[in-house]
Amino acid sequence: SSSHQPYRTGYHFQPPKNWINDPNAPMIYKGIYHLFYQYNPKGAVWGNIVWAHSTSTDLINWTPHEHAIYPSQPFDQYGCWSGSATILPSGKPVILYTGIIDGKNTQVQNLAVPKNLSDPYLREWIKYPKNPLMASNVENQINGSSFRDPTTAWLGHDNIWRVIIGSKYHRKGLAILYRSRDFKKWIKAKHPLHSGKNTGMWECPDFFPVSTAGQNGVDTSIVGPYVKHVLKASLDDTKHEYYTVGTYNTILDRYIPDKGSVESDSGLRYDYGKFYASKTFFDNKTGRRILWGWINESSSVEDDIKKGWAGVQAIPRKIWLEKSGKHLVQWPIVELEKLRVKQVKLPSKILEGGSVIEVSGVTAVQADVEISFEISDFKKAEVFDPSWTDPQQLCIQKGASVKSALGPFGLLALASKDLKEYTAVFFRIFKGQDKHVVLMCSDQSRSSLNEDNDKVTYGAFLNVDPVHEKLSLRSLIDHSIVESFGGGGKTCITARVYPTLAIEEKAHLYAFNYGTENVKMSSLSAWSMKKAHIY
Ligand code: DQQ
Repeated sequence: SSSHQPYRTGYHFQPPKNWINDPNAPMIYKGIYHLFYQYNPKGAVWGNIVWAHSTSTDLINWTPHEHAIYPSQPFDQYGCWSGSATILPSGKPVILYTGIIDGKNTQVQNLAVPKNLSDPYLREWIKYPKNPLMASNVENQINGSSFRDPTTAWLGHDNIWRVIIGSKYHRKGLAILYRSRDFKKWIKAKHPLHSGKNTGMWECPDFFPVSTAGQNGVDTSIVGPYVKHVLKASLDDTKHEYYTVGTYNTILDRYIPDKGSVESDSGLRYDYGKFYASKTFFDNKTGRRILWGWINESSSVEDDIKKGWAGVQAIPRKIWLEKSGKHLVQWPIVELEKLRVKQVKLPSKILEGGSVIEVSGVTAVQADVEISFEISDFKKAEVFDPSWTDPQQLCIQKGASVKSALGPFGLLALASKDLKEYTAVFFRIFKGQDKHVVLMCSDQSRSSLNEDNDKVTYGAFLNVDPVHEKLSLRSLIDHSIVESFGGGGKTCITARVYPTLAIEEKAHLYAFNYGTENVKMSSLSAWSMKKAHIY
């Protein structure tokens, strides 16, 4: 019963038990969405990796199938690691994935194709007998234990396919480029598509175009004046992902990030909390580009083994280029809203300094909440110190219980009645040199009485001008997940938390303003979320 499993999700994707990690080869085929994912059939820790497989018509409710790809051949007998799908011009999907060929984790790239194209569920996959298609050897300088995670391939105007593979050379992160005419014979290009100084290994790269004219996605092979390109790398060293926005120079076959755009430290992240090994696909049915990402646990390995499972997938996010062209925006796919029931709407209201109000009438343990704030008087805003370059550190120093004039204000999610436990997602506004600085934090420090969890606070700056715009926050609360979208999806922070008191019907939801100045809560809507059918 759920009382023994208070942390299992109601609407985030997870299998009945065991370990999961990276989403693999997301795609749509004959109107059916496919999600494959890294899975350990034998336990709640990483290992014995196969590709588990589920399908859906709405990206929310899922039907599980037999494992699609699992170790069986010399070119993958030690593991079937991450990879991606490409839809060929004929409409036929193919998969490139990483095979592990020995006990030293030597990595090669393999091709798999559907056995029966008339099966919309694509339940059976055939491995190409001449695998591997790409491998390290004495000539190509590839480090065979750091050579993995092929992307979706794209087709150039020269009718040649390109794909990138994550790698490193010493400390330099690499997106190694390969080309092919027939998807079978692949030749390594002399230069990588792109590289990053001193980042360490690039796992799960993703490379795709985004439209400069609105929210619609475009096919991965689109190039031209109306698109920019995005390159994302998952850094093995820190388990953080960084992306840049830039230009794909098709003559040089190189990606050039825009000025000031980097894959590390001060770079842009899809998510400033737990979110890794993500991957996008183009949904040609609805014209969206959709992002999937893995949310790891923040609990101890012992607790994972006790509960018998580890890892969930984030809610798929629509992803597009923000108007400025400088960063992306993400928003939970609209299909999620089908699970909303029993809307609770609070009228616009002044939240006085130091106040907390309960949002009652929702199942606070499994909810979707949207709140927005307006500030009219900025005079007392704390002055921003330009040496505060690390927003996470700033959120750690200025947690939910530290008052300033404007903030913290936001939501207390998965809170116990007496506020012994809560996860605080909030904003804080500073007066900067020539504009205001908005900080968004997710403070897990009081999320659980269990001290074995990683309760570190997350934070990021939010590119919203609070003088002219409302400050909005949406949080998807799901038992042990608080997945938050600030400023309509300009900044996202996902947290895993493990309350001991605030579980099931004992979880509460509050809006709060612990700043000294009043702020106006201009709207608040909260919905109880139905359970999705996932397995
Ligand atoms: N997970 C896979 C690798 C990938 C890593 C193995 C990223 O292919 O580099 O399970 O989480």
